[in-house]
Amino acid sequence: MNHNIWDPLHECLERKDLERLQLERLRSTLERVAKVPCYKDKFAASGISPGDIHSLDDMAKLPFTTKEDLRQNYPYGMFAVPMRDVVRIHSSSGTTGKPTVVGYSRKDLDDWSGLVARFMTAAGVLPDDIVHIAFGYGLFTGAFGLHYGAELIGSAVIPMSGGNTERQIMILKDYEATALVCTPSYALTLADRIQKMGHDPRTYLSLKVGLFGGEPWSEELRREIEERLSIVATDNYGLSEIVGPGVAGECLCKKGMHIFEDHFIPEIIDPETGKVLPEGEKGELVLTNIVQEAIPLIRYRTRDITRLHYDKCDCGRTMVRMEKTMGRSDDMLIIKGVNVFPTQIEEVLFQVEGCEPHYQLIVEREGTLDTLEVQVEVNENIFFDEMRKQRAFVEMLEKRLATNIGLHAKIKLVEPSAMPRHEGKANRIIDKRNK
Ligand code: DLL
Repeated sequence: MNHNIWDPLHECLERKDLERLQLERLRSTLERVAKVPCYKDKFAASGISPGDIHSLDDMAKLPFTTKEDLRQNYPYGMFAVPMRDVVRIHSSSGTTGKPTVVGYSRKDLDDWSGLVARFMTAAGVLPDDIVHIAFGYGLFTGAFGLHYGAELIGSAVIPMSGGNTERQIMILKDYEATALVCTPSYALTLADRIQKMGHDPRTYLSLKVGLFGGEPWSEELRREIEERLSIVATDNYGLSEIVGPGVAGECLCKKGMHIFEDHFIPEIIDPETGKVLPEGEKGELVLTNIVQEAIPLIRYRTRDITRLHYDKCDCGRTMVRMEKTMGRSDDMLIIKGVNVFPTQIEEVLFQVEGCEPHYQLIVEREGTLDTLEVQVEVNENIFFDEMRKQRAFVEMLEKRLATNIGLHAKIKLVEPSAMPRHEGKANRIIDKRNK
């Protein structure tokens, strides 16, 4: 196992030293953001001032920040530094409404590269690696974030950007890339296309590792990608509002993503009540940025559902680990009273021989109830099997969904290769409610 650590001084801090550092950084960040009109108003409304925060437990007294705050202060209203100190602008990949805009000072960019170098090192990337970046370069934080992190490590970066899958495969092959950076769904798209081109994806490329993030994915999908591309696949997490990629990433122990707590303070709250939940419970991740200069956010509600683990990791890092997120609370479906995330359905489907890792969820409304049709691609043997056997297969899947997650959904089998393939983040929910 590779136990390389990029920044041992910070990544391996004793908890009491880490908490001292966090409190110090939090207090100085609060002093800085208190001048931002939105925070000035929020602090006044909750009758709190930065000087009232004497311990990390006092954080619960601070107001939350939400995407709505960023929207209301669009584009630059939440910035805590003058524009002359801003050297880069990115924004969220949000598809509804105005995007959320984030800025970086020179120091923020350096810090960001350092954070990405940490999780890339944790995932086994070394200076002699050739890193192929298939995230789209642009306002999205994915490509630039990974790009500068990999360069900082000293790897050779191929800034491929997204799209044009056959050309991607040619470059991957000819330039002998050893590390692949993209969304997990795009890794599958690549594997499929290589196969379609008549090659064996396990041996066609020189890839050793894949660093995947930007969207939720199940352990089953990880196994599928690892097998099909013959690589070690790790998960990394971030959101544009809080730096972008580099908030958290898995080490090779693959037991959750280490959150870089010297930069971010994580909390888990009940999404309904906003109350902080006890250690180990599942809830919404809330992050406070304690280092950023340009746009430090206080108690930002990520809407991502996860759980934190504080027990020791074999890699030597002391930073808390977050479980793979189940998805965003706004992606949670409530089907006939059962709360369900797409990744839970994915997990059940992919355990079944014959189901391909491509699926879509069609949500409709009948009267007051939401109904779900799960469309899943199956292999040729199943799709072209006699009707009776196909029906039995559908029933078996429906039963598994019901027993494993209590979900009553209709299954529809889709013929091989018919499901849309994704180039960036996968969009698996087709919502036909209220349309
Ligand atoms: O997706 C930043 C990023 C880029 C992270 C590349 C990792 C790699 P946004 O476009 O603002 O930023 O989307 C952020 O994507 O709140 C999660 O819901 C989801 N997300 C990101 N990474 C993961 C992950 C980037 N590893 C939103 N697992 C977040 C699950 C993820 N969901």
